[in-house]
Amino acid sequence: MPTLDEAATIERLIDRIGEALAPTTGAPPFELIVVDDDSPDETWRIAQARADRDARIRVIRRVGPRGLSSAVLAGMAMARGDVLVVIDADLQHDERCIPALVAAIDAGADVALGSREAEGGGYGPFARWRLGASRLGAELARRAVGVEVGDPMSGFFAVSRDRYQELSGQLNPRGFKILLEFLARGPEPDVAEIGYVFGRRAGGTTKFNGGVVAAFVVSVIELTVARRLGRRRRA
Ligand SMILES: Nc1nc2c(ncn2[C@@H]2O[C@H](COP(=O)(O)OP(=O)(O)OP(=O)(O)O)[C@@H](O)[C@H]2O)c(=O)[nH]1
Ligand SMILES: [Mg+2]
Repeated sequence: MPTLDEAATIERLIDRIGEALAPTTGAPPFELIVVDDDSPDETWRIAQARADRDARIRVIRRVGPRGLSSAVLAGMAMARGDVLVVIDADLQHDERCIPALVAAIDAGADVALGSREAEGGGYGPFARWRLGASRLGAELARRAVGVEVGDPMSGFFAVSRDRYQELSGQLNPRGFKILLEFLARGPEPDVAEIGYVFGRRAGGTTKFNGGVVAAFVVSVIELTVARRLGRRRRA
C-alpha cells in the first residue's frame, strides 16, 4: 500500500483489510506493507503504531526516493507472499475484492486487475472530466501494452510472484501506472479482471497532477517502443 499524506484514511483501510481477509472468511494469510514517502501528515507514524500491535503489518518510511510506482516496487521487493496485491490508501479501491484477485492468480492468471470496466464494475462518483481523461488514457495504454484489457489504468491489482520475478530487472518505476509495466514487459500475460466500483476519495487530497499525466505519456511511448523491439527480437 503506497501512501503519501493519507492519515485521514489509513487506519480505516487497515481495519477493513483485516475484516476482508479475516481467517474466518477462508481468505489466505497475508502481510500488509505500507510504503510511505515521509508524509508531512505523519501517515507513517499512524501505520507504525498499528504495526507495533500487529505482526502482519510492516511500514517502510522512505526519506530519499519518492513516487507512487517506486513505492509499489519497494513494497514488492520486501514482500514474502506468492501473490502481490497493490491497493491505494484512500478507500477508492474495494478491499473486499482482494480475495477474488488472489483466487484469480491462484487459478493461473499472471496479473489480476480490479476493473471498473468488468462486470459488476463502475466508476462511481468519478468526476466527468477525469472519467473522459481516464478512458482516453486507457485507450492509449491498451495500444502500448498490446494486451486486451478493459481497465489498464487500474491502480488496484495483483501480480503473481513468478511474473514479478521474471520482470523485476526490467520494471521502470516511473509515474503512477506501474500496472502497465506488468502488462507490457516480457511475454504476454494471462490477465483476469474482477469488477469493482471505484469509490470516492474518503479523505486527504489527490496527488494526481500534470506531472502524473506527463509521466504517463512518456511511459506509453517507451513501452510501445520496448514491446515492439522485444517482439521483433523474440520473433
Ligand atoms: N509512497 C507514495 N505514495 C503515493 C505517492 N503519490 C501517491 N501515492 C499514493 O498512491 C495512491 C494513489 O494516489 P491518489 O492521489 O489517490 O491518485 P488517484 O487515485 O489517481 O487520484 P484521486 O482519484 O484524486 O484520489 C494513494 O494511496 C496515495 O497516497 C508517492 O509519491 N509516494
Ligand atoms: Mg485515489
